[in-house]
Amino acid sequence: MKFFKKLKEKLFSTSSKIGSGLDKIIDSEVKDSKKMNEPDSILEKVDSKGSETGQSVSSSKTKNVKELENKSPKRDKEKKPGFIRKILSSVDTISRRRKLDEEMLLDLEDLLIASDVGVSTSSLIVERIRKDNYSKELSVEELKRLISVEIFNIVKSSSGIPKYNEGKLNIWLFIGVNGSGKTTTIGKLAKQEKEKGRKVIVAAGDTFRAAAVDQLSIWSERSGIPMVKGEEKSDPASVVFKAIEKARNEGVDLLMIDTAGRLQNKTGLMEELEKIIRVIKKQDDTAPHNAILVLDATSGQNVHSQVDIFSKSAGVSGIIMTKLDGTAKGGVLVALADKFHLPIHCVGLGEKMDDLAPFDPKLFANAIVGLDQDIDE
Ligand SMILES: Nc1nc2c(ncn2[C@@H]2O[C@H](COP(=O)(O)OP(=O)(O)OP(=O)(O)O)[C@@H](O)[C@H]2O)c(=O)[nH]1
Ligand SMILES: [Mg+2]
Repeated sequence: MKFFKKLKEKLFSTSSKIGSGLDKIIDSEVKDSKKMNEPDSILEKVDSKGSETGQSVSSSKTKNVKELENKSPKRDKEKKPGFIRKILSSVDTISRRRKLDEEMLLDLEDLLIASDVGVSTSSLIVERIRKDNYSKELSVEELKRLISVEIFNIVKSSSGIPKYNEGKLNIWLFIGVNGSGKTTTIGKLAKQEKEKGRKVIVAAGDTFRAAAVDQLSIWSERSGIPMVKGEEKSDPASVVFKAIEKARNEGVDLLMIDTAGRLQNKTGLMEELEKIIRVIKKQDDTAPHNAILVLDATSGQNVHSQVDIFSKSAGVSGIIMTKLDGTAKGGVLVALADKFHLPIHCVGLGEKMDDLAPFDPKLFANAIVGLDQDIDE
């Protein structure tokens, strides 16, 4: 499956973080029990080469033994020197399993939080895993599957393309903070919509920067999509007004409106967005038919307040999450789906024209933990 392979590659930063985290969780018990019996000579041999953490292994060993003596189900980040872990995992590649107990559940929760799944969603996932699996001996692959199933259960009702009404002008407004990927996303999506046979135009509602208009015009030229723009520093609401008139006169199916990035805590800019919406509504009180919030996955937990505040000002109808490539924070999408129940229309996986894919919950849930798709097929 070609697309799944691409998604998996693009989500590699997040999935490898989860994967190596699970490796460490499973190995910590194997290693701890082995270390107690390990002849000093092996550890000394390793020590002479140094460890990946830059920590001497003898000092790690002393530290680990101390930790074992004081073992308590506490979050404990530093008990696994990487080099030793590699040696031991190569010894135990087939039988590596760990009993699911309180300590391991805490480790799992920590790992999910570190991948930006968020505190309450991470604890929900862990509780669901506990329910049917407590005391079972689990391998890394089994854990990946359990996590993938729970992530799927959370995100499965979040897919959905933007609403589209045949035979009338559809107005889609793109909003979000500075640099979240609005203009790039419009560029990619406009082409996909055109390829469905729809007559599309775009409006450069970011009048603050000349470069913003140029950026959108490059994308629209590439796909042969007309663009409406205004004078630099002119009122963005007037550009929007002009674009709706043009769209009506020319029998356009879909008008996509770009807006300037605005920080959710800048009141003036948020009021201006409300003005743009008033102008749209004066022309069609059912519009905007979609107010799509573009979120940058690398912003981590900050996206929650963006959803809250843009929802108040513009009534967000759906989300597009960009930059899932190259971030280890892909888990933020799971937390969003759990908290807001808004449709996630697409995911951005890069800067090129075809790097925008519809959000597929099952593929996502498998890719984010690094499972192979055919396991579930
Ligand atoms: N890696 C990656 N980069 C992306 C993605 N989407 C957008 N970008 C990059 O993010 C940067 C900002 O994208 P823009 O489309 O200009 O963002 P914007 O929301 O229009 O920004 P403002 O107009 O300044 O608010 C650009 O360098 C894009 O190429 C994505 O999915 N992945
Ligand atoms: Mg822009």
